[in-house]
Amino acid sequence: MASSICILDALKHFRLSAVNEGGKMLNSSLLMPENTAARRAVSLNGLWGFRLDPEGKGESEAWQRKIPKADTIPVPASFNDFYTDKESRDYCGDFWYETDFHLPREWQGRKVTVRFGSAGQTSVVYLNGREITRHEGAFLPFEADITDCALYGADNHLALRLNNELCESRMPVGSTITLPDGRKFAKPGFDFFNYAGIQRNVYLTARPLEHIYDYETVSSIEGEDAEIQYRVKTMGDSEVSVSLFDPEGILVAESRGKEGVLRVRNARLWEVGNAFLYQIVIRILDKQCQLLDEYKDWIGIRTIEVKEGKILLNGSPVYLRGFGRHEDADIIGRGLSLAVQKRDFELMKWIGANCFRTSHYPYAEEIYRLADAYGILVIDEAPAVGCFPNLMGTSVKDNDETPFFGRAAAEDLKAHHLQVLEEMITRDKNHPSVFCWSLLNEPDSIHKESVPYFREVFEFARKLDPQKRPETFAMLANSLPESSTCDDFCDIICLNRYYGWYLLGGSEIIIAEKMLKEELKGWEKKAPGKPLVFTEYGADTASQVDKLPSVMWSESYQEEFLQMYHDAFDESPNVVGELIWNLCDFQTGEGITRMDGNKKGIFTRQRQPKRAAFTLRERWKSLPLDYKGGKAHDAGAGRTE
Ligand code: GCB
Repeated sequence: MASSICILDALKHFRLSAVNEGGKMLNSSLLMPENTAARRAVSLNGLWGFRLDPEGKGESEAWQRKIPKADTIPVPASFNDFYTDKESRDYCGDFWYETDFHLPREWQGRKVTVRFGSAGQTSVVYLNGREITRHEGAFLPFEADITDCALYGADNHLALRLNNELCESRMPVGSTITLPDGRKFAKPGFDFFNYAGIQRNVYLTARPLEHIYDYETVSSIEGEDAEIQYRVKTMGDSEVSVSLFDPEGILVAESRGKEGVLRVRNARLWEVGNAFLYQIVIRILDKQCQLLDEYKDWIGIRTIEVKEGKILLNGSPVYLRGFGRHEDADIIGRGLSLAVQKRDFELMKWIGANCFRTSHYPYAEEIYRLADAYGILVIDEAPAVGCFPNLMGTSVKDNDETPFFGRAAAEDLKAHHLQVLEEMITRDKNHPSVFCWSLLNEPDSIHKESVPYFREVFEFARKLDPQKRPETFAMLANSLPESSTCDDFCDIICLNRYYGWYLLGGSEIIIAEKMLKEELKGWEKKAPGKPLVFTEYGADTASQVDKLPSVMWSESYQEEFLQMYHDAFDESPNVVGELIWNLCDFQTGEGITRMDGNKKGIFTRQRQPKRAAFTLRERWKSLPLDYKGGKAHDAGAGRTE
């Protein structure tokens, strides 16, 4: 594995990475629904019918035609936190949604779909009582193609049977047990509540039969100018035109053909905190130059490289500061709320953050649009979490000594992993904010059995990404320089560390500090040319609880804990990123280490600051963007955000 990847490599591979090469052809387009001159996207969000199906009898009783005694529930949202009884909140098994919609007669002859931003864990979609499509995974979009079975100029009935059970061969990894009263109960192998439901937007879409299926871009910068190599996949052979407009709507470049180059004079670059976006307009034209299809999106011109231990954005070093996050809020659970997201981005801007990781799953696509617009860098993470035995004591049988990736379920898990990677990279590859892929969180990466699994997954992802972004995974505490078997696969070494919290907290923090510094020296020796980024470090903190002198869980302790880490980072030339765990407090399952959820937020779940937010803001606002930039590129030295 090369320790340095760069835009030249990306361009070299560009021709090889066709839109659907590298993986299997996806069975539906993952482009975000848009209303354009040739397309329609009508929201189906609103109040839907809903019912839990603990006996799994829905299908045999024809609930796909009409759910009897259906409750009324909002979409998008998790269902869990609406109800006042534990059985509903912690429900595990099948559950159903339904709605009706009218399909205009004029849509006949077009490709018509129902498009879910996500649903799951497994989804079966029915239209007018008939099964249309199935999908696995709860964090990525899919379409139900209803072109041939929908009633045009009439009402249609849409139903979904979802299931939120967890197992070892699907992501996120967990298990499902049966309680003595016969109820199923999910045991996540991860530390966030197993929220479920239709949690993202649902659209009814119509596009021409000959339509734009996908597109990809790779930009390179030449002095003041830039080139964007593009490639468009369409369902047909008609002419393609591609135009690029600046935010004022002025045409800055255009080209013809399914592959080509957009040349931009005096290009404005996408920079951290200063996001300049261009609108790309892709059209299919018939022989008479009449418009067949049109798709519009916002892209940025920027390059990403990892070189000599630095992360370079547009050739200049960037020091990452920010958070691991969750899609999580009161009442709506994991449901998409653009209002909550807006607040989160304002909090990140206020505190001086420039990066977050989509821990521990791909987020709703609207969130990446916000990151593109705010100029915030994103480490995009696959839902590969829980791939370690005994973590949280729930994931897999405690007495099984077999290394995780040596188990029987690993082959099935890998097939699912490749599917979600293909969906994630296909969906997110054009976002300028996405600069790195995290392929797993805290997997077993200390056994030799992990190596072939990692090799396949990392190579697969690299083939799929036209921009050849850096790849990584977030390392568990036991993956140390001397024990890790898989760090070689990472372009950036990402560490999740809790010295001073789970290990040696309170007055023993001085021993923790020593261990942290020793580990850093170990990585500097083992991987001298690789950037180190802390993707997690944090201490649970009860808001407004304090004590003099500090105790663990108090606001003072959170500040002392962070200070200890920051001193260590400042001493280490290789640490080029600090992403604190977590932006906000978030909900988890119940347990003796969780007081109504995980409290490591710098902000509360209601998005208000703990005291550490103010000290953090001082630090992050004072660090130059190219902090520790060293010699990699002198031009950027001293820039601030
Ligand atoms: C971790 C996990 C994260 C947990 C966190 C914690 O290492 O990656 O999902 O929430 O620790 O707070 O324990």
